[in-house]
Amino acid sequence: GSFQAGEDGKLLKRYCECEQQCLQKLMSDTLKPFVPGYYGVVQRDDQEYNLMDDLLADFDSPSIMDCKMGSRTYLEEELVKARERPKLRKDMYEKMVAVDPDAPTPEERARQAVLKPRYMQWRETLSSTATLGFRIEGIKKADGTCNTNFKKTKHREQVMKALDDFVDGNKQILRSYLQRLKELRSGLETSEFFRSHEVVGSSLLFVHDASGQARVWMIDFGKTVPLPPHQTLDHRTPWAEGNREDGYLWGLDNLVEILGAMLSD
Ligand code: 4IP
Ligand code: MN
Repeated sequence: GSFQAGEDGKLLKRYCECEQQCLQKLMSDTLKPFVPGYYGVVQRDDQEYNLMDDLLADFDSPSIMDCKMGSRTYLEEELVKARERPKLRKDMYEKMVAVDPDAPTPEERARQAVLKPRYMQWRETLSSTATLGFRIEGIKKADGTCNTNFKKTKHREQVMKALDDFVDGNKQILRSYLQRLKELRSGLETSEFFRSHEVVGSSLLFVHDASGQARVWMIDFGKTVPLPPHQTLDHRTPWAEGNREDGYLWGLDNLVEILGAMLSD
């Protein structure tokens, strides 16, 4: 896999330059409390890794949820590449028909392949990414049950049900998550890093345990890229090719609204 256990509460994640640059910058940004502590690049048996905090280390049998944030899950540069040098992805075609045999167009069926942006857009509209600006990717509960079958979790009610199951109906945990998400939102709105980066494919990691401790961190910066000098994003404006908006805050607004609604009924 892409992870290895490190010593004393740290973990090693396969080296990615983009992620390394982000984590390094984040260590001196106002977002620092919302990302894993980063300790640089280390080598283990001919492989390089980024060394960071293991966010689960302080929990006792944690329940964990990964939410992929934003309304777009591929970079604009991937769209340009796919146009200039179209690369036929048989693996993505296979993943597509496994979920919905009717999804491919006749042309895609003839080729038994799809282009990456097409696959990514299909995933976005099948899930809540396109309509809510985030999607649940996976949930692992304290009891050991694991669910990564959220590809078609799209509607507000479906998302609410998944969230309610994640916290086992515990409103106190839900309240802690909501508070933490609001703090994160304030942090994002004042972050110099966030203003100046396109944040794509990044997740929020939700972790709680029976002690009632509940926290949220930003993780996965492999597709978080700096904008040209002086360009900034508001992360809420709808995406149009060229504007590089990622819908991250729009998605967070929706997530906050949904948790709030779950607490008020
Ligand atoms: C995956 O699709 C995820 O979107 C990956 O994103 C993405 O990796 C993969 O692209 C794509 O095949 P499924 O989740 O439907 O399997 P993440 O790494 O955030 O999970 P990238 O490289 O875009 O980050 P490829 O091109 O790596 O296959
Ligand atoms: Mn991820």
